[in-house]
Amino acid sequence: MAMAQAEIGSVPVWDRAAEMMPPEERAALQLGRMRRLLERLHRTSSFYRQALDARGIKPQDLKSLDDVRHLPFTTKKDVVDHYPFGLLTVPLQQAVRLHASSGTTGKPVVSFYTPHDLDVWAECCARALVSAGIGRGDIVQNTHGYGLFTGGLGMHFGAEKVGALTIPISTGLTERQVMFMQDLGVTALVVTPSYALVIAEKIEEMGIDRSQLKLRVSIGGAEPSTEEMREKIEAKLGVKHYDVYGLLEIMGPGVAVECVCQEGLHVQEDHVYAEIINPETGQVLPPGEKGELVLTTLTKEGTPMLRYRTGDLTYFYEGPCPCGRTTVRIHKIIGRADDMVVVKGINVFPSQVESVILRHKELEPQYQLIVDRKNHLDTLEVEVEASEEFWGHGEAAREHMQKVLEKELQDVLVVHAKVTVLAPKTLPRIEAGKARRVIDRRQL
Ligand code: DLL
Repeated sequence: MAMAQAEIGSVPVWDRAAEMMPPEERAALQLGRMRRLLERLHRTSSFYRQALDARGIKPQDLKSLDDVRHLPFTTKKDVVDHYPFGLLTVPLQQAVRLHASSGTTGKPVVSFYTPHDLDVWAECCARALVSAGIGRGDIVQNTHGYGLFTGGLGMHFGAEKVGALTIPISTGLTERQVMFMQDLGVTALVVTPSYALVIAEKIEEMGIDRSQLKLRVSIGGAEPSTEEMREKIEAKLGVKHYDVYGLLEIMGPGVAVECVCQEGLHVQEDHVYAEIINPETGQVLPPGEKGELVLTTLTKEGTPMLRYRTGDLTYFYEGPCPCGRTTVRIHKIIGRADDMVVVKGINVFPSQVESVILRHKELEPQYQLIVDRKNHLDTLEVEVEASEEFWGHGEAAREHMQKVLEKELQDVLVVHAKVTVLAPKTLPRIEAGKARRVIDRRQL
């Protein structure tokens, strides 16, 4: 692992050898690591041994990466069912950290890290930050939550590793966030897209002239966001905003990240093997075809994952990235299969609604979808906030906008949505954690 930041032309890269490795060399590395993983899982994990034996697969059967498609999947349910120690593949004394996230029901999902796992994770977060142009000399304010959530500590150790002054401020207390940004000359924010907008609003509310801030870049993820949302963040905060993706089961943030080209997220392929599958059939899909992202940890010791079904929908980009990295790129996460609401039998993703809303400068990037059932029929309402200026234009203008949006949404969603344009700052702001865009009253 290279520990120094290299500059490739004007593109910052943390580990040139890993990130720009010739594809054939990387494929050989992945195959070797995949084989070793299978051997280790077969030897140390009764869960994986049973899953492999049930398919009659022996670790030595893996002849090429093409054979990975025959290996069994691992699901969130498997992880929850084996809570807390069932998927640990090292003696407990070798684990030095645990993170957790809420499972869909009852027990949480836990992940264990050995010192080696923490090194790899910090390395991946360092690559992510440098990829966004953050490094020594930067002052990084990390607003991701510290604690069991991986966002805070994950990005923290990456930021320290690249030599940035790192402020572990965590989420919430937005006024204090802005004060720190102003007083310390913060240059980079680590922030979820939704919280970036809350901070931008607070800066405006406090009457701070943005040009007085040194902020130039923000990076963060943990929740889906569209290209239009990025444009809003960049305009409102006066930054370049970069998307970073990850999940607890694999490591946390740092699994994939955008580079300065902002055309897809580069997967850290020396540590993670990525596939896209048809979620219904489990068949592996080629580049360009949308499906569920499936990830295998190639180097994780504590709780490795074999073909973990992330539930996240995306597709692979074709062809090389202009930045020169040779790693495979995924499109920004389009949504989660479980984020999707089915309205009158039609699949609706919040990201589709977000794209339509953010085409209009009269509207704020604050919205929610409310699904209900009236007289046995599903209904969909979209509430969205007007900008201060547009709100001043009066009721007739709002009604016209509602009609325009209803028409545009109908075209995109193929299902009717009633739109209400609300006064600015009426929808709840999430200061900690992930944005919640869908309220499904049908389950109440
Ligand atoms: O959210 C890790 C993370 C922290 C990533 C900070 C980026 C920044 P979990 O809490 O386990 O881990 O949630 C993982 O969040 O399966 C996706 O559905 C969603 N997610 C994470 N990053 C993105 C992103 C962290 N950039 C789940 N875009 C994942 C869209 C994301 N969704």
